[in-house]
Amino acid sequence: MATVTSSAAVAIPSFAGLKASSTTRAATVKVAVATPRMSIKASLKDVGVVVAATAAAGILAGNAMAAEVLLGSSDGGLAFVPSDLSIASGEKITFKNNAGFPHNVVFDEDEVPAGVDVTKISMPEEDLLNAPGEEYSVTLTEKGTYKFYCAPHAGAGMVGKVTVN
Ligand code: CU1
Repeated sequence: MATVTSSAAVAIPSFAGLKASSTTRAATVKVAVATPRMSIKASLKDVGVVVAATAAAGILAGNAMAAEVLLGSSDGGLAFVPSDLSIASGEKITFKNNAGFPHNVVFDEDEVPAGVDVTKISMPEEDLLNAPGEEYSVTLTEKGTYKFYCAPHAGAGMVGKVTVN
């Protein structure tokens, strides 16, 4: 019992310490601009710290119920990535502009569970995500299969399916 309490007490401040040192080093880099060799070393270290902090943030975010679907594949394909996914009821899906935009996300009124109002979960057909990284999020609670499409690119096959369990 005493050991568990003690290790938890150590772990939390050490994570806070990582964040604090990241901030401190970022400040150091700015000051060190006059000495290029030192500033390169400092910035390499800094990148390592930032990457570690970002990875930790990603793990924390992963614990929350959330799924991400990219709009447009990285090779420029007009597709949802993934185009077929399963989530838990109440899990948030975030659609994120990746490539080949503008895109949008419209649920097919004939392909959702009975009683679901597609206007409440879809983007308006005329609304488009134009910029890189722009997002649209929706939370689905009714169990069943939902099909959705991108209005500008449905004809090119930009369609997807989500199963809510
Ligand atoms: Cu699209």
